[in-house]
Amino acid sequence: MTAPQRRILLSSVSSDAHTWNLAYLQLLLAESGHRVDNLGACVPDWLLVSRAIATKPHVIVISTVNGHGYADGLRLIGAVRAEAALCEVPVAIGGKLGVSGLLTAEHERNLLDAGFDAVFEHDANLIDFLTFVDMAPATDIAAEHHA
Ligand code: B12
Repeated sequence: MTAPQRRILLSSVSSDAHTWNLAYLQLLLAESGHRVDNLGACVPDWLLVSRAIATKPHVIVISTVNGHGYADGLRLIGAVRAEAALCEVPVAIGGKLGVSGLLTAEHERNLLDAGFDAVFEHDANLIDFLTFVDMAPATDIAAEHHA
């Protein structure tokens, strides 16, 4: 049996102008049966937070490759978790997160402690990522649209 579809809010961070990472993830998630709302590059924290409150995604996926993802991510997840409505939503961050290659275990731990549920380096196993998405609690999207 296939896992039920999830609503995914996909976004980069405020400093990051790269877009092919987002296009790739959008296709990967859509081809896996999920519904993707791709906010694109250079997204201010407030815009992601307000979109998430308005659309109630099952999962938020942050993708960033310019090397500032660690710093931007720490700030962004603080803004997300400050909202009562977004305390429980699973949030993953992935890509090229630091300016010196792979993150240290300590940096990865800092991202998790700050509120991310998963951290995926750019060479992460995509099956692990899709499993993370499939594990998110889902409501029945079809039923929501017919209600
Ligand atoms: C094209 C490109 C650009 C283009 C982007 C155009 C566009 N519309 O996207 C332009 C010219 C604008 C650009 C600008 C810059 N870039 Co640039 N860019 C690249 C380049 C050559 C390719 C990126 C790309 O499109 N890859 C294709 C996509 C499909 O792959 P990807 O991005 O790696 O994403 C994959 C994985 O990372 C992973 N992934 C990504 N996110 C996530 C999230 C999750 C959850 C998961 C599971 C996986 C995942 O999955 C994807 C598929 O495998 C890379 C070098 C490279 N070869 O990677 C540098 C690179 C990303 N850029 C880099 C830099 C430094 C910059 C600039 C700062 C340069 C400058 N001094 O101005 C600016 C940043 C501007 C900004 N504000 O962000 C560095 C980042 C270094 C770092 N992280 O330490 C890189 C790695 C080049 C390098 N080796 O130094 N860049």
